[in-house]
Amino acid sequence: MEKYGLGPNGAMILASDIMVNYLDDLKDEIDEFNADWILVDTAGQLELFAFRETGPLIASALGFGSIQRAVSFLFDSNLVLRPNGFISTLLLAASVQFRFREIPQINILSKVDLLDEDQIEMIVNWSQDFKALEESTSERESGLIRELSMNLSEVFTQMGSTAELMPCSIKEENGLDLLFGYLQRIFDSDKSKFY
Ligand SMILES: Nc1nc2c(ncn2[C@@H]2O[C@H](COP(=O)(O)OP(=O)(O)OP(=O)(O)O)[C@@H](O)[C@H]2O)c(=O)[nH]1
Ligand SMILES: [Mg+2]
Repeated sequence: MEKYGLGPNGAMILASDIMVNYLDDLKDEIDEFNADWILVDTAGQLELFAFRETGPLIASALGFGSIQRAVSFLFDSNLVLRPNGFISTLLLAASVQFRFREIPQINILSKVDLLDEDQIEMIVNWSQDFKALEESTSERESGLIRELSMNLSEVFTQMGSTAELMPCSIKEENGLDLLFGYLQRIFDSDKSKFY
C-alpha cells in the first residue's frame, strides 16, 4: 500500500496481478511436492482472481504438461438457503465458468453441516431442476426480487444449465469422496493414474 500509494482494495488487486511475475517460482515450488493432486485455493473475492485477466492466465500456466485441471466453485450454505441467494450465487458460478471456459467446472455446496437433510435436498434439487427453483422463487420471494428471480431462473432453464451441486462439509469431512470420484469422472481416464 505504501510503495504504490494504494488503499487496501487496490493493493490486494495489484498484489494478485503481480503474482503473474512469479509463475515460474510457483510452478517450481508445486513441482517439489511431486503430488498426485494439487488443490489451489484462490480468493473468494472474485474481483481479485476470477475476474482479473491474471486469474485464467495463472490457472492455465499451472496446468503444465499433461496435468488435468478443474475449477471448483463453492456455493456457501449460508448464502443459498433462499432462492434469491441461490440464484445470485448461480450467476457468479456462471460468470466464473465463462472466465475459465477452457477448464471444466464443478459446483460444490459447501458447509452442509450447517443445513438439515431437507434443506440440502431442496438446494441440490434447485440445481438440477430449475422448474423447482422457479416454484420456490414464486412461493418465497416477493416484489421486484421475485420478478427478477423468476426471469433469471427462466433463463437458466432455457440455457439448460443443470450442473449438479455436490454437498460437502470440511467440518464433518463428508462429501469429499464424492468430489474425488466426480473429479476423476471429468478427467480423461486415459491419462489418470487412478483408473
Ligand atoms: N460449519 C462449517 N464452517 C466452515 C466450513 N468450512 C469453512 N468454514 C468456516 O467458514 C468461515 C469462513 O471460511 P471460508 O468460507 O472458507 O472463507 P475464506 O476462505 O476465509 O474466504 P474466501 O474463500 O476468500 O471467501 C471460517 O470460520 C471457516 O472455519 C465447513 O465445512 N463447515
Ligand atoms: Mg477460501
